[in-house]
Amino acid sequence: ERAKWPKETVQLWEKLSKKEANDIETIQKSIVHHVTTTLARAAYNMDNFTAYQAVALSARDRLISRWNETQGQLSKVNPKRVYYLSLEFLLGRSMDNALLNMGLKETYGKGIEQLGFHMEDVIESEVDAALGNGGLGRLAACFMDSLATLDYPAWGYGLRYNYGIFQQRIVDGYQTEYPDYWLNFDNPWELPRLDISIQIGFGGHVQTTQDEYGQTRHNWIPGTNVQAIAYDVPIPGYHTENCNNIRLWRSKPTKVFDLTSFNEGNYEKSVEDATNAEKITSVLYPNDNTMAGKELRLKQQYFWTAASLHDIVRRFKKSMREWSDFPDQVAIQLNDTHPTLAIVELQRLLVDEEMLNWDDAWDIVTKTFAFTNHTVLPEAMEKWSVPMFEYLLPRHLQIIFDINLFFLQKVEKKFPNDRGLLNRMSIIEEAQPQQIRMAHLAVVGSHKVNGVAALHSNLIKTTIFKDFVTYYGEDKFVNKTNGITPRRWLHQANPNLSALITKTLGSDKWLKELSLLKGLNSKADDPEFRKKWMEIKRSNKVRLAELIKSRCDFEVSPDALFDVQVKRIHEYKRQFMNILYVIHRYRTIKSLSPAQKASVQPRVVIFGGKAAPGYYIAKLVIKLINSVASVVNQDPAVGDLLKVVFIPDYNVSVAEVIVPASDISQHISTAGTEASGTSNMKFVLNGGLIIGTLDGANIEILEEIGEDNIFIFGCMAHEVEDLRHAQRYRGVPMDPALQGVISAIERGTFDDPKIFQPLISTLTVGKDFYLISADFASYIAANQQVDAAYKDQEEWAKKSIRCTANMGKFSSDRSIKEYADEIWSIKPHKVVDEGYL
Ligand code: NTF
Repeated sequence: ERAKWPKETVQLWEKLSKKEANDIETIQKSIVHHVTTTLARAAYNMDNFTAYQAVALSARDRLISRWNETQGQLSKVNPKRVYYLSLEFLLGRSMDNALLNMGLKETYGKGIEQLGFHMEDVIESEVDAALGNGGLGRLAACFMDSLATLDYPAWGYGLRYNYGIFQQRIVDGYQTEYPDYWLNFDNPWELPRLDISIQIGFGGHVQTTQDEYGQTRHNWIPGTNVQAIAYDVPIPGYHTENCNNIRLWRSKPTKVFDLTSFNEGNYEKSVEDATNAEKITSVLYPNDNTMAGKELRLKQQYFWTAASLHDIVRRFKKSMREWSDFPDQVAIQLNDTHPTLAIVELQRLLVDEEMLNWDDAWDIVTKTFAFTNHTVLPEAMEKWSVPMFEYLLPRHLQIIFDINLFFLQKVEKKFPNDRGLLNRMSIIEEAQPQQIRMAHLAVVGSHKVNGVAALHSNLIKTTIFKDFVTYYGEDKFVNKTNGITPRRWLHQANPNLSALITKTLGSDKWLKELSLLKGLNSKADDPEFRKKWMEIKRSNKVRLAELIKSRCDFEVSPDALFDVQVKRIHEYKRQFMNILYVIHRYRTIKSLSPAQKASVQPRVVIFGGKAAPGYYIAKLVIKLINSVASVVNQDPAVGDLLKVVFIPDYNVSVAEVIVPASDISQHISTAGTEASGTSNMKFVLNGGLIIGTLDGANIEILEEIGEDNIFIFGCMAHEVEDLRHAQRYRGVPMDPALQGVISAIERGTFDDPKIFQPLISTLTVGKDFYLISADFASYIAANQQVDAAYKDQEEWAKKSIRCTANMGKFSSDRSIKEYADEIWSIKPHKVVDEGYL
């Protein structure tokens, strides 16, 4: 229609859609405009939150114009795109990041200052978007930042949960959970796309017919339908015009009244279905590294993957290409097994709806998908019971059985007469009832499978996917070591250190090319530089001490060594071992003479992290930490030598304060259990030293920064099995220091000992699955080395500088380039600023 517009109309549009300048006055005008119109407020009834909303709306206008420009230019060129399917995007706050990435932070800062507000208070008014549990969701967020910054054509697909990860409060030392209703005041960082709605079916039955060529055709007639509505979250790259998109789906009842139920006279059911529809995207499952196995979770997974695939297919169809070109246009990355149903859904669309033959369709499917595994913990492996699955997705079940049949036939051909092998590799586990093994389905339906750190990628090849390596060969299984975005985790979270680095290196190029940090190595020998470096660390510690004061009503001294463990609470991460060591330290201090006490290094031990609401043992660990804290912190015999704090409601924005402020942090999982870890990278990048086991990415951090700058202890992954065996069958006694600690708890030194009995019994000889006893002596030794090293502040400063200087490898830009080149085959596409909205 627009092609028919008269010239004058076109010219008028062009004139009026010229972009506004980004000078301070224009920006202030846009802020005031939003205050007075969008928010219907006036200067005299405004608070920090209103200021935040107005700045956010003004920044959003600029984001949207970049988003439009990017999507418009890309749809003309139509390059191959990657679609990152993730059930979690743990974005945290958006405003600071958006302003920094668009290069507008300074102007907005000055602008809002002149209008009577402080940028820092305004930033603090934003609530986190907490649509994730931990590492997996935050990784997706870092990846989206890198994809945008490197100008890759990429979209994320996820769910728009009404409730993100619960808020944690501590009541009487125990974790209590409160709903995170983050959408209470509207979310300026999303664009509702009410026009984009996709119908998603559930249940019903499969109609089987013969077509005119005598072929059997399957037609799924769903019993109920729900609508998926799109909400788009713009993701601006750092100092580039490019602005990518995360599309989050929200569930709504269908507009089309459910005729099937209605015509059957089942009016009640059709009403019930409508209310059930809203439930699908109501809440994020709060489990990290464990599978809940609930029907609603399976509904979430299908709802999300089906909506995303329909959207991707619709975009592909606009290009009028052959189906065989699909993998040249589309790469889909499966973030863990959660989106594995997308494999089945694409096969169904191609075979049932697009009428391709099975083999051609399957070839397209396997060329399109790639799969990232993030854990080897057995309790985290997704399995769905066949009867429940059949009831929700009858046609998909048939397709899974067919995929499995054809796959096992090929295995049988290659390795005849090996029933054991077929049983082990089957997508269907022969249990009562049968179970669908989602990890096997993901491997069979993908062309590449990757782990997230070198050790982990090797481990999956010798454990959970061993037989698949034998069958497919080595090439299908690759490593892509995780990374973090230096924009949020250094530049934004640690602005003073970022400024010092930029000044020292002579430019801010390092923010897009992190290996340039190597230039700081020579500065470790410069006493003046060390002084500035340590002054910044101290000011960050002061900032954290203030946060602790306001959240815990407790004062800590920034002159003590800050020792931090913040992450989800899980047995394999061994916060339990950390607090047991704290007790050991407490007992040791109490046994010292005043003269001996004078040489003890004062420490503040800081914990933070959420336990899954149903994870009883993890919740007891939180209780123990708080019980120990209340005894230790009040003991005059200890004074300032030891303090313990548990910071409630750990999340991304709290992490942004904690990470730059640590002297030492703890990454102490039993070797072989933490796939990668990413907070380890964040701390070291900010000049925080780490204590760690030889696990996940710790090993690669050690390789990069050198053994003088990291405290390594504990057994190695290949020793774990023997140690467990020795414990179980040869009754290796408990470590004596640990025994002393346990006795102290049992004597009632910290609260009623009955409370902690279930926790203590996890350490019974033969049952200590995470090998706390086996690692305890070397853990104590590593902590003593930390104290000794910290005594020499000049040497410590050198270590700290060398840590930052050698972390270039762990930029998520490096990870993303590897995925793009070796898995997705996509190229960057530079968006140009054409000057129009
Ligand atoms: C987590 N996995 C791992 O536990 C972390 O080690 C890793 O850093 C992150 O993934 C990101 O790769 C999970 O959250 C899950 F879901 F797989 F259990």
